[in-house]
Amino acid sequence: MQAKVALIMGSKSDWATMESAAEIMDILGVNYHVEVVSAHRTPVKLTEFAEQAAEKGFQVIIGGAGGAAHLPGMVAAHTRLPVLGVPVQSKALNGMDSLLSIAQMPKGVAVGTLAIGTAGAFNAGLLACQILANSDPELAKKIDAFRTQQTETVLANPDPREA
Ligand code: RP5
Repeated sequence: MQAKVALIMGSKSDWATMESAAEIMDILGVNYHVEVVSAHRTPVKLTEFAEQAAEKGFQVIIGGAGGAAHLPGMVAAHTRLPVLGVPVQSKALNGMDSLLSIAQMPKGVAVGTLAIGTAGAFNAGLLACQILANSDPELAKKIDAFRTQQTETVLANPDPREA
């Protein structure tokens, strides 16, 4: 089945972070396509990937990048699909550079920016599923169940001293 989510990142080194997006999509049973697409090392590939993404059947693109984190913005410039940007924690500046590069999009081209690191990657996967759930009642039920279970786990374990 054609994947509806494209999970792309600037480097193989981003996978340790971006696999958190894959984790929640696996939990929710959503197919995704994973590929390294670098804005600065493979710029032509990035342009072609973004231009062809909608016609290939993708509905959401998740883009993760650390250094030179213009990847999600460049992808968004070439597609009308929603692009969710994940700032990967860079070594030099702890991901603040990635966050600002991804969040500070000039008016007219939108990138939805998540938190730095694995929490942001996980939430990007979750948000992609939530977007798809608007037209997928079965997926909507799975997300509701995930949220209910999360709430019940917290309520059942209120003592912070216990694991
Ligand atoms: C960016 O630079 C990637 O997104 C990665 O976060 C960072 C470092 O890349 P590598 O030098 O590890 O390939 O392109």
